[in-house]
Amino acid sequence: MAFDLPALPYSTNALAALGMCQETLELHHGKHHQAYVTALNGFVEKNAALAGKTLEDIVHLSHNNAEMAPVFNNAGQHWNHILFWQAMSPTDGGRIPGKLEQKITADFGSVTQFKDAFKAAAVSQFGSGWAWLVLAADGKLKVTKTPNGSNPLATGEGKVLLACDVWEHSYYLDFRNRRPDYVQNWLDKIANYEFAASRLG
Ligand code: MN3
Repeated sequence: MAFDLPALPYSTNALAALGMCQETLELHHGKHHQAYVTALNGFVEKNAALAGKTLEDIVHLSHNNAEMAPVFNNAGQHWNHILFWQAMSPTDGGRIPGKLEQKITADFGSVTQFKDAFKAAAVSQFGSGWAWLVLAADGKLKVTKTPNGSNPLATGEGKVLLACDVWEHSYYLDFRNRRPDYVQNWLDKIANYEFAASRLG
């Protein structure tokens, strides 16, 4: 069973007015994400241990396995991008539903403190990687970061509510080298907090 590139849940120009241009989304979805899917399918074809496994299974079984590092990188990136596309909204970006706002305020002190923590994680991730809002096992919201293709599924850091790609291909056309501006804009105008709230359970 081959893995597929999921369709974007909006058009490639849907986020342009919000700070993520059509060319960024076309390349990011159609080239970068597609390349991870294609590479992953190539590994699955050649490795009987991966046959018939779910994406989540493959992330777990390839994590911290030196021989399977290329499998982990591509499986992780496929999983991460599936969440990333859903974690952005062309219509409600930046609007935090009451239920989630209460939880954020309880666990971080305020929405501003949450955004500052998220931005600090995203900016301090040296090189490529991801920033995450997760619901940790203790029931609290936490901000975390991972390098390259890793994610909280692999590290066991909690259930992902928001995924922000901080690889340069996410922001270089729109923000050049200014990752802090990309992340602030993403949190304020693009992040899909309805999606995050729906995953709170
Ligand atoms: Mn990416």
